[in-house]
Amino acid sequence: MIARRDLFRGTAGMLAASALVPALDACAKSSPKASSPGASGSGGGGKAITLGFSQVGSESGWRTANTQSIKDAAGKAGITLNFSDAQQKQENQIAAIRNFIAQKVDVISFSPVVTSGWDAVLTEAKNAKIPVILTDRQVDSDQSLYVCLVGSDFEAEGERAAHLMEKVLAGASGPITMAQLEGTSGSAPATQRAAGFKKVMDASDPSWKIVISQDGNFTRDGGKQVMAAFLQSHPDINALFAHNDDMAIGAIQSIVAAGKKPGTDIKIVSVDGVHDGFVAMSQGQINAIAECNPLLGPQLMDTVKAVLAGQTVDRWIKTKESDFTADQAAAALPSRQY
Ligand code: GZL
Repeated sequence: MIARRDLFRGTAGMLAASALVPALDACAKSSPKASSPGASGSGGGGKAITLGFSQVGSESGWRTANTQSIKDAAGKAGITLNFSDAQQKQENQIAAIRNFIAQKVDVISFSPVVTSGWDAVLTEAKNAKIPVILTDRQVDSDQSLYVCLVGSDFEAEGERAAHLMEKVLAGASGPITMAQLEGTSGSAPATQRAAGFKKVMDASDPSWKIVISQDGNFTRDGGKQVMAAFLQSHPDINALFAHNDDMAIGAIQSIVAAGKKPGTDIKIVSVDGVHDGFVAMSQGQINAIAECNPLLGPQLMDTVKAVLAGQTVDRWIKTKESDFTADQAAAALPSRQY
């Protein structure tokens, strides 16, 4: 379990208020491209910025929206994007980062599929004097190996989801038998959402128990398969926390196949807030969603330019997120950006 305090080992406070970060300062000074700010999209000296980006994969609606946001924002910023889809495999991400180093890109960014196993390749990037910016997910490597993170607080998302579950279950009579569909094992969102959810649940109604919890890999098929197994072993499940909407939507298929009413017989809270999640919520099949904003592209491109221009950036650049219950879904749908 990665606690928030371990996200940036050795950093006094996670949200350094634009303090000059030693790692950044080192990157800015040591990177050959960290010169005076050039034209938009240039790394100084008029040379266009090339960003090597390794994406986790295309496992969910969230990921699709995240990829589109990054591609659109790179285009708007005049930044050349070398994009690689790792199909949720760490070895593919490591190979992609090595390719970016060989291509001598100006900056590397990636959303690490899992938190561990990055020290070697991040050291290679540092030795090549190419700054690395994390997006979306954290790593447990030493903070000197990357400049900053642009992404959400997953532990807070787990806590928010638990408070939504309390709201959804308020007034429920009888025992609550809860299941949890976890995201990809070893990933920051799965580890931290579970931790945040547990922290709130442990302090809530002691009769509420998570009786079964399993990895559904953030995919619809994963949610469907795992939920079908859950219902076989625990037919009395009446509450589900899914770490993302796609697994919740897959689970809904198995709940219906088992002759039960999702959102009624089994209360469902999930995370993300993608379009299909809102549609399911407007139909009463998902009861509440803790939003996780995938539209990180503009913040990432601003951070890329700032880092290459040797400017100070926060160690953790967070995205803004809200919570939604089913009664809000229909009104919110038309203005949803993803
Ligand atoms: C969260 C992101 C997660 C989403 C899933 O920031 O890493 O991965 O919650 C996605 O939908 O697959």
